[in-house]
Amino acid sequence: MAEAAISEFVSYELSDGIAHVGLNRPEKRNAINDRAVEAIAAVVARAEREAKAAVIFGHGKHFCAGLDLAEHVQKTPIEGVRGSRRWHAVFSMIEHGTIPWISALHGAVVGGGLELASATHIRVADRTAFMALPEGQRGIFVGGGGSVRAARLMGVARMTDMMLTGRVVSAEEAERWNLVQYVVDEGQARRKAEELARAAASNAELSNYAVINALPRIQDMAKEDGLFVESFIASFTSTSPEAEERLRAFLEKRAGKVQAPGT
Ligand code: 1HE
Repeated sequence: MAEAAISEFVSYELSDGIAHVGLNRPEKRNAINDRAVEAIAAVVARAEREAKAAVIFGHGKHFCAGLDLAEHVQKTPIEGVRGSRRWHAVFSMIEHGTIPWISALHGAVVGGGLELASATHIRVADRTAFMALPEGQRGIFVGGGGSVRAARLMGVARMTDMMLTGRVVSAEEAERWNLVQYVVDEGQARRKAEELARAAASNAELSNYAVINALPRIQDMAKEDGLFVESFIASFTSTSPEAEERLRAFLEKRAGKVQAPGT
């Protein structure tokens, strides 16, 4: 049974264990103001409670135009810090929660929109998607985690270029830059993201938790530390009751095999 809840900023629907979260302020190109951040926090918490994977997309012609610049105009420095730290906290709920998040990108994926997409675990773009970081043109800086997440995805040299020159990156370029993992035809990003979400949702939940929480942390560790942590996580997951059942299912030929592409 599908369940829908529409707020002023975000739509939410749960269907077959997948949460579908839609940025829902198309008249402002899904620009994110303080209340929108709280609406995102609420649906992320809800998805964490009741879904096995989630897809986030934008209603209207664009994924997200980033920070709501109208609201930002009157902020004091300390209010700016508080705002940025709140974006960090909410995007960290996505990045380091318990379920995989797939973003379905189309149209503008700009500024804070790219920061939001960078907090998800897999990014799918349709051919209309374009990425930009126009913060320099607006006299500001990334504040939603972009210097950490987007820079790790594409590399600091490319991000520096985007921020200094206003370079706009196409979906195909974004794939070559590791900013997105899939490029699909116009209008197909949600369908592909949902297919990926269903695949991820069929994994053991503990394995998914390990993937989304351990991989980015291990990447930031020294090599030997990473190997040490990996062994503990490997042992912890592989000795869980679910792993035991899934391993037995494979050996008893009750589980699917890995299929070669195109078969
Ligand atoms: C906005 C915003 C916004 C649109 N804040 N109101 N982000 C930017 O610098 C991107 C600014 N936006 C744009 O470049 C374009 O709007 C788009 C390429 C995203 C879309 O273009 P288009 O032609 O489809 O829409 P539009 O006509 O430009 O915008 C429609 C309305 O949305 C218009 O308002 P209206 O009252 O005149 O109808 C726009 O003003 C409004 N709008 N984008 C406020 N961002 C945590 S730090 C993150 C830092 C950043 O994100 S910096 C990047 C900010």
